[in-house]
Amino acid sequence: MSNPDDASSTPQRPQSLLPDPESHPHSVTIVHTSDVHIGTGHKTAHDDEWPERPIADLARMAALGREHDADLMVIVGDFFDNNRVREPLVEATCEALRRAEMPVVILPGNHDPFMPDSVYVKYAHHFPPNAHIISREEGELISLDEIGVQVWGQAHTDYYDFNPVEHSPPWANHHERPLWRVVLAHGYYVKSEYETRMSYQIHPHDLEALQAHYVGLGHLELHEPVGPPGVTAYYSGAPDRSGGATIVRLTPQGVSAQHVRTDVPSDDGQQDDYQYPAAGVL
Ligand SMILES: [Mn+2]
Repeated sequence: MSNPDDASSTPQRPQSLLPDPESHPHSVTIVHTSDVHIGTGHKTAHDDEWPERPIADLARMAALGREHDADLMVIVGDFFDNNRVREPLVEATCEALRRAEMPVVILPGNHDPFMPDSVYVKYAHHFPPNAHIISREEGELISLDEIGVQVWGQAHTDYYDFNPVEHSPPWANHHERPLWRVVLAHGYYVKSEYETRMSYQIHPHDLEALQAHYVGLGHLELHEPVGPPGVTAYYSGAPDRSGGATIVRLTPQGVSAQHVRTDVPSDDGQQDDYQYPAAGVL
């Protein structure tokens, strides 16, 4: 218990403005991935059926989401390895996005910044209607009213350093049906002196200020919870490095996130039957 007399000398943390999970009558499940690096070109021997490994990874993450009845997929930066990825590969990627059969929110990262010569602009006409691409460096709020969630993030829009959680999300408040608050950010979480040498720093106080129910991070390729107490923030883990994705559940009882691997065969052997173009064709 703090003594009220200490209030002048002890900084008081502002009262949380985050709506209580209990005020949300509906649950939302999200499949969270990042750093897919489509176009990087590396392949593995066991991926003969899907020669372009990162597209196969994307399809597996989407299938994982469907297995978990996900309402939404988020891809938090470095979806494409670079902005020189050729059109046939973008088309194949967009077909995999369409086949996700759920809304997909994509945040451009430092490898695929949103700019005039990016794949997101050059090949915008290939992206399916269920794909939502965040395009603004100062932040963009995407409201998915039909599933009861709002997603905010700041896109990388050039190759220079920036703070990916610099601004405050302009959260919408619908009292009759509150929307869950989800932030996407692609950068380096600062937990020690070491990270202060890195670009795209994300600081604990930045995460607190977001007032989000879940912060989905990308840039580091292993699954990891981060952030100060009171903040639910995770690196999803890249598909190839972590072997899976993070399944996030927003329920009136609270928010949870769990990494689930897809590199072990599932019991029912379910697999996407789409034949992706051979790498030599692309
Ligand atoms: Mn990155």
